[in-house]
Amino acid sequence: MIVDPLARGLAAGLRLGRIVDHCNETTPTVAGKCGRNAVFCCMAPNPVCNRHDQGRAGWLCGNPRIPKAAIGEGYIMAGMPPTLNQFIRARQEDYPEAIGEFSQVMNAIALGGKLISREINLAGLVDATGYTGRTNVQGEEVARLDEWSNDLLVDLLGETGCVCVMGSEEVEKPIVPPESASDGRYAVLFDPVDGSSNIDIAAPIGTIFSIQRRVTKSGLGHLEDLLQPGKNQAAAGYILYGSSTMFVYTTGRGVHAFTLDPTMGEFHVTTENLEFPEKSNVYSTNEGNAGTWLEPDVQWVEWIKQSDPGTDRPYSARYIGALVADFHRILLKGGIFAYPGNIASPNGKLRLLYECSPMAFIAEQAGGAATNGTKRILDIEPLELHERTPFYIGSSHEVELIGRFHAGEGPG
Ligand code: AHM
Ligand code: MG
Repeated sequence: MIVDPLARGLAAGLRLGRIVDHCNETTPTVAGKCGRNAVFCCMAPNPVCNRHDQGRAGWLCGNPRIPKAAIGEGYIMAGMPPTLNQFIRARQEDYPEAIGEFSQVMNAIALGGKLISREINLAGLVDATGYTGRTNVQGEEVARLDEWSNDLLVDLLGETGCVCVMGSEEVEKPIVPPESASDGRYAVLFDPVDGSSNIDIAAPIGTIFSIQRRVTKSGLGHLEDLLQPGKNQAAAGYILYGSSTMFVYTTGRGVHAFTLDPTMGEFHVTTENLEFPEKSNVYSTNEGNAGTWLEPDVQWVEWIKQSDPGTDRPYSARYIGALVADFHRILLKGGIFAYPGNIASPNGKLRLLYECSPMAFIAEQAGGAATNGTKRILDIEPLELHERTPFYIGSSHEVELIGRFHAGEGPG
């Protein structure tokens, strides 16, 4: 029995090929069928092409999801979109100064995501649920998976030799990698497992990362490499461990989403240039805290719950309690996620550098917005590694609306 998916695909008549060009109407129709069972419509060394309309089911056949970046970029598996690695390498050509370090950093994070995904899928079986009995720098209980995932990412990123310093939500101080990474060009911040309280109930969780270019000149990195405003980010992204595992990232040129094929152990591109719906009447917040919120947030939540079909009210509430999952839904369906400050903690709960900044970069790249109520998240100059901020993120119309409440203008 053939168990390897690649071998199985090849045995079933699928072939590996090299993409050399898009299908286009002017290319003569030659051999092969396009469609779900076809492999490539364009193949080297003798590029041939079927007509698009025969191949609607095949992603290579006139499907706008084909990343242009993939053209001419290596070999890909029959019937499968390009992998994350192929996609990133192809895009690297857009950056003349790139020397491959960025790809290595991204590959390390993606590998970490695959391993965390596997661990989560087996959680109850491999003793990954439950707590260590320790508390972290945030004063929160450390889940076993938090600790395991943190150590994994530190090791994987450290081994690249491309990361001069790291910051983790789980670790109080900057994490310095081995000496061999002393000339690494990047500083990486991450929340290894966001939404940890969902682990034990098999609900969605995520990993969030932010990649900054170092500001110190050489040697191992320092705190100042990590304490940079979100607008300086070279890249940001998250991995969502949900009903499927998704990798979503931006380098400032659109937001791209990949889905993990667990049988192959590869992320494949599923959507390029994700865009927020501009407006949507969905809100995502822990409204159980509303009794402690400040006045503008209380007024906002009361207003969106009133009935007025002209302004699409009342809004619908959706809250999973894991930022990555709540944000991902909003990115695809529109709406707003809010984690306001409160009387006792005016800066709320979420961390600027591990959670808010990377998500804000993605949101803006997808045509959305993110603020702390009054200020753009990406403009905030961090003063501390574990700094918190009130956080409003989502469709631009919805984020503007809450900004008006914070400015004392009401819904306008
Ligand atoms: P964590 O990183 O310690 O898991 O905490 C962050 C999580 C976010 O994912 C989520 O949005 C928020 O905390 C939920 O908080 P609450 O339980 O107060 O609603
Ligand atoms: Mg978190």
